[in-house]
Amino acid sequence: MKDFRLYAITGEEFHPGKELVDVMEQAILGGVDIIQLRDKKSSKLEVLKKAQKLRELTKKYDVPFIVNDHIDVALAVEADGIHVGQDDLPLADVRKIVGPDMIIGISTHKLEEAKKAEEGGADYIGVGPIFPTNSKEDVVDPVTTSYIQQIETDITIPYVAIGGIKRHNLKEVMAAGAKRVCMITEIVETTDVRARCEEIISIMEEQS
Ligand code: 3NM
Repeated sequence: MKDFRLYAITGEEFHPGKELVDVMEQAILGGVDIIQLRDKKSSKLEVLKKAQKLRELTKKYDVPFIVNDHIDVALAVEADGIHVGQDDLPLADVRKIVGPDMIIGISTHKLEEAKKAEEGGADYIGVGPIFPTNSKEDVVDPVTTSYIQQIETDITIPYVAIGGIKRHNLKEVMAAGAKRVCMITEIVETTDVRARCEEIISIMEEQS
């Protein structure tokens, strides 16, 4: 898969009154280089409609588009990838459904899960939550940056740090070894999403 550094996940509840596609376009213009549609509340049809719009947007900017959970929606809109959690279908079955080319990402919260994901053929893993977050329900306790250090030592596939990552703790995350970060609120919960992403990217560049 094409490498990336700033991964944005949608979080519509954090930008009331603003269109999802507009917010994500500003994020791309600010430097986000991969986008995931994550919507745990809408009907399948609503998720499909959002996915169609984001597919169009991401094609325009040549940014990979990942769909969370809904394999059928990912296939229907020809997304670049699917992101699953620990309680979703096993990776081998996801691969059977999506075929050889689609990116498969999976959230992991401990080394054992990360190793299993690597062995199971995941293209990338999520590593988190590094810090406390209010953006995910039923989330496990923060794994802290020590989990990043473990991943650095034991895992070779690409990973993205996630969970409570903000401008003020980004350096800490990168100092632990992370080269890619994923954020919801720090990206979308602001009046100027583009400027926010530019600021995040400049902190990442200073650190790398
Ligand atoms: N997954 P924010 S943490 C969607 O640890 C998600 O797997 C996580 O949102 C994991 O940047 C998380 O607002 C929420 O904290 C990230």
